[in-house]
Amino acid sequence: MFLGLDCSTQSLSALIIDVEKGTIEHTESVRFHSELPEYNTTHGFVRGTEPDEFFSCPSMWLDALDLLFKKLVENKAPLHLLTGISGAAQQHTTVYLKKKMRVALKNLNAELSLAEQISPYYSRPVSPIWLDSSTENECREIADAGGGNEAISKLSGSNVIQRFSASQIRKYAKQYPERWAETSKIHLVSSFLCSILTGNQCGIDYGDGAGMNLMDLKRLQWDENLASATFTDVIDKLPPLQASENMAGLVSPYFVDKYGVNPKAKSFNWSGDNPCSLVGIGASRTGDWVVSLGTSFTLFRSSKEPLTDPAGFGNVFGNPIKDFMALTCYKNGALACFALKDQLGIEWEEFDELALELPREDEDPVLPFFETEITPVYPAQDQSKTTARTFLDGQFLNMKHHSRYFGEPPEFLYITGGFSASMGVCQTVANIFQIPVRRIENSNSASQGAAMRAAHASGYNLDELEAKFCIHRDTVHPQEGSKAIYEEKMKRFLTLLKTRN
Ligand code: XUL
Repeated sequence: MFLGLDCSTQSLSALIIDVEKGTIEHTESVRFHSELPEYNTTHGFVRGTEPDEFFSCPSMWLDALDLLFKKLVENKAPLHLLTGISGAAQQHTTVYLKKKMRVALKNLNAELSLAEQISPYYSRPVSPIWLDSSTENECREIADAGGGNEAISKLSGSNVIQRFSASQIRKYAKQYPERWAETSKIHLVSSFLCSILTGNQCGIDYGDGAGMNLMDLKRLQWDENLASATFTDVIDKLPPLQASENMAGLVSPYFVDKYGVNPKAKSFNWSGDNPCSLVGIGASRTGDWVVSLGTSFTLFRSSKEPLTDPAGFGNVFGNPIKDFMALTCYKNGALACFALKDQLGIEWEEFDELALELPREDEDPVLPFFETEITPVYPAQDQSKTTARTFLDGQFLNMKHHSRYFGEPPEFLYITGGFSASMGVCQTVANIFQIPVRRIENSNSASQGAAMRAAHASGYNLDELEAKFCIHRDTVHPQEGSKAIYEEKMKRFLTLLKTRN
């Protein structure tokens, strides 16, 4: 059996698959906001003192990991039968550690919690998360020092992006020079949690490493020029880059002694949540397009060569199976839907039903930005007149427009993530893209992808894994008459988008 973990913005989840039987044996989840209230988060994060600053605590993820394993034991998950473990994590988010961390990892004591043993080794008690877009100045400085955005995009797969690790690292190093001097290792959430599970300092995989603006996509190595454009000494603080399927070690005795995990369970490198979702939905080798509706809304596809965005918003990451993936990411995803639902004072059932209707002639899409948007970079907009219909139309017209560089539209789209449970949302996506939308049984594609990656790295055939776990549930077709309506709405949306002075 194989365990896949997923540390997302709002929760930490586990999914155990039995490959021989082709079944999902167990799922479990810890929600940060409600189950770890001592961290005072909303949706798993806190805001900083400056606009567009968003943080989470690495200790919150560690407490969640202990709590998750405790729940797995209480609910009799077959941890003693695990043969492999891997994980997925929110991308770009950096964790800053002092030198002695390595020793602490080796000597984890099962009598104590993870957070109390690791927290003395943070050189930064918080992590700036992917929602943070406060690094405009640092992006400009890195782009200037690194040869300009065009060259950087060609090399690393993305322009210098605010939520990406390099600009966040630079901001911290400038703000707190003493703490920067104390920092000996900068992990991503993925490599940090893999290190905890394994009791070793682990590497960063090519999938997630590409989301840092520091990796040379072609050579699969840190780029020294980009590292020094980011800040002095960055290169010395980065863990090694490694293939996603690399074995990171056996599971740490901490998890064996405390939770009864099989001591022979192999721990494989973690990757980003989107790269893992690509695997979990069965699209890692096909070029199929996937709309993923988690906290962030994303659209991605695998590609043989790096598919960079001429407009500078989209990104290229490593595909954990092979080659690359292209992605566009929208900050006003699920959180904006929550905000609108609260503002309208309606239940999800009503929201869903409203989304099933086609828009009327006088119902124009809005710019659906409750917060500063990243695709495109755009300030928050007044939403006082927004309805469920005009909002969802704005979200998916924006997604369609900014993903045109992906190439010829495919014959169908996969859809996954929490909001794919809404038939109204699926219908909207089908109508706007004018493409049938396919759901698979399990919408937790990131944790499923992590479990499948662990099985694949242990020698299981990927075709067989996909046949067993990526099971087609249903298809939603575009509604009659929707083509003409949304062609017109797209024109209106683009006119609105241009109104920014
Ligand atoms: C992708 C991105 C988000 C996070 C969400 O570039 O920033 O999708 O990975 O967890």
